[in-house]
Amino acid sequence: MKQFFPDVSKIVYEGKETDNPLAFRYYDPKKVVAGKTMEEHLRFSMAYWHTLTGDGTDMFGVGTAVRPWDNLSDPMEIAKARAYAAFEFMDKMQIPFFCFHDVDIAPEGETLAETFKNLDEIVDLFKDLMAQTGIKLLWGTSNLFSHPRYMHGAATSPNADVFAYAAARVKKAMEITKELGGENYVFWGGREGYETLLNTDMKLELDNFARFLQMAVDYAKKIGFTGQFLIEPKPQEPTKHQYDFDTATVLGFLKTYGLDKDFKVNIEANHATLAGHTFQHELRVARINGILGSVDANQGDMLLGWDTDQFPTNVYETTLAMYEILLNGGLAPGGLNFDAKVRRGSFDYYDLFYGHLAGMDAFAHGLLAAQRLIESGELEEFIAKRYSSYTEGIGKKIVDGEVGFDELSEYAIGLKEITLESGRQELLETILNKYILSV
Ligand code: XUL
Ligand code: CO
Repeated sequence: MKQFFPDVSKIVYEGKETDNPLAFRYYDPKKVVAGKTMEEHLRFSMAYWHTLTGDGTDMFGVGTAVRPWDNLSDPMEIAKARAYAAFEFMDKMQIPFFCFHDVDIAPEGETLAETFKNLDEIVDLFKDLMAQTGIKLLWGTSNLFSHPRYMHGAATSPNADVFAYAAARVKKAMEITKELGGENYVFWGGREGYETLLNTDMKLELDNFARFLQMAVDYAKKIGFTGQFLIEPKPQEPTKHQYDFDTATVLGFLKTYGLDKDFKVNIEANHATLAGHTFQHELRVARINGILGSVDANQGDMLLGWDTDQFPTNVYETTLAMYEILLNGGLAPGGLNFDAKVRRGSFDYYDLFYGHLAGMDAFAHGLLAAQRLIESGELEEFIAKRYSSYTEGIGKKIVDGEVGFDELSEYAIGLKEITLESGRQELLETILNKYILSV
């Protein structure tokens, strides 16, 4: 079979002393860490839209990427070349999962029927390539934001025909996700938000968004799709105010509309920071509420206020992320999807390998550091002690619901003095660094 990346061979683990830039230093797929292999913990996934379809276009200039299918002009031929290249790439990278939007994998036809036919042809090819390589589908989704018809939103559009059209696209995307054995289905509310309240019926838009999601749940039952539904929070971009602002907002929305049993969240690191949170904050909110489903692994730029979707290389962040993920008991059926793109100046295909390799090693490093940190119990012991006043006396009565304001007031009047203890943040940061540096 034609090779698209002929001069790159399979990337293997060589250990942290290696000088080979195309070898893993930390990611050792079969290495067992806390009872599971690294591959089982990390469940890496490639994002089709960045790695195969993205070309480096930005607001100021056209694409810069040089790709092995650039000489082709027929859209279906390009789609097929990308499919072969995708599986060769994932196989060489040892990435066991992928994710896609409908529009990433096949060209739009003149009619919806033709678009669906194109999709079916590529899905058949995917099935063969998946069987040959053992690579699986982490999640599928429908792009409800790029085409001009979605300029005012999809499920939250003021135009009911757009709502209906978006439903047809999601129906089809769910069907192909099921056909490919996809383990999850994602809703990122691309343009589900608003620019100005002067023209917006916010209540109707939110009600319609919930109606749309309920229809998806109903349709999954109808066709026997048992994958996990995920909502991906993002605060802004492309709309000024996105309805799925952050995890807490999504949780409130799901509970308001009785959808909380059917959806979890797909946390994206760069979306967390855009919302003014840390990645760890979003993971923690999701985890303690039982809705941590999957992760879009990337990082933003500290100095830029938009979604730069860079490959994650910050081991401080990946350690704290893996800390939450380990305490969550893992992510399965979710995974770590590299919703990340190489920089516009990183234009040849070696950069696709270097980018994924950097992200995989950073998360493998994070896994090892987080595992050591958890095993030591240093943070947990400190935290348990910090809150120990709730395990006895008046604190226990508060927790057990045995007292109200009357009893507490009586207790407080009798208090002689209140003694507080240091939060010891700097000590704890030193402990965290000790485990990160020990890997
Ligand atoms: C956009 C984003 C999307 C979703 C899938 O910021 O993250 O690529 O992950 O639609
Ligand atoms: Co994403």
